[in-house]
Amino acid sequence: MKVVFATSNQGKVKEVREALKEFGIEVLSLREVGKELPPPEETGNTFCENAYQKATYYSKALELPVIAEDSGLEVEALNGLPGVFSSRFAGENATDEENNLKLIEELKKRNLTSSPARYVSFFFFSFPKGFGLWSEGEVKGKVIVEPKGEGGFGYDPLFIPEGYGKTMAELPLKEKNRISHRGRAIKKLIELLKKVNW
Ligand code: ITT
Repeated sequence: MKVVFATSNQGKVKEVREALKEFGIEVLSLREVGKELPPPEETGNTFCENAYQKATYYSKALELPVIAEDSGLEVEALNGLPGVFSSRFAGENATDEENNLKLIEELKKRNLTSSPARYVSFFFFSFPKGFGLWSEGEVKGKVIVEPKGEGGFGYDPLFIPEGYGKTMAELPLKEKNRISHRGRAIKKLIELLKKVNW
């Protein structure tokens, strides 16, 4: 079984490929499909809208089953920001490092060294005929102002999952996948896939 995972984020590819491998699903990246397409718009105000936009755009254009995911970090002290702006918190095309620095700056501005936060992930699986499936997952925790760890991507060096004394970037990939927002959402998606004849 092969599906295209429509993302430009190599961190996501690594995690989703690892998680779906166990279920006999082979994940192809956009690069492996070999068709150059302009990226879709990401104009939604919710993770759901953005995942839907990305998945349906690519499955129609490629005429293949496509998974897309939209995710982000919601920080309580920032009223839920960066949220859907997570990948561009410090500006369009910002690096993970720049986004992390911006988050640290925003917390320090408020005289905070930490804040409750959660990661959210929303998957949409779109079939060329128009049929689709979705799932979501979250992981609660807190963000801190001292980055730790080299693993993962994005805000992982600043995020400590609930019940852990380490940041997400200090956990091995298998462990991150077991507890993460994305890992949880993928598990739900797999349960749905088992029930439909695609
Ligand atoms: P695609 O839209 O091409 O999939 P993207 O990185 O732009 O790639 P999103 O729009 O969904 O993806 O933004 C997700 C951002 O949220 C990501 O760039 C990180 O900043 C953050 N994020 C999401 N999941 C994360 C995780 O597991 N660890 C760290 N940061 C994460």
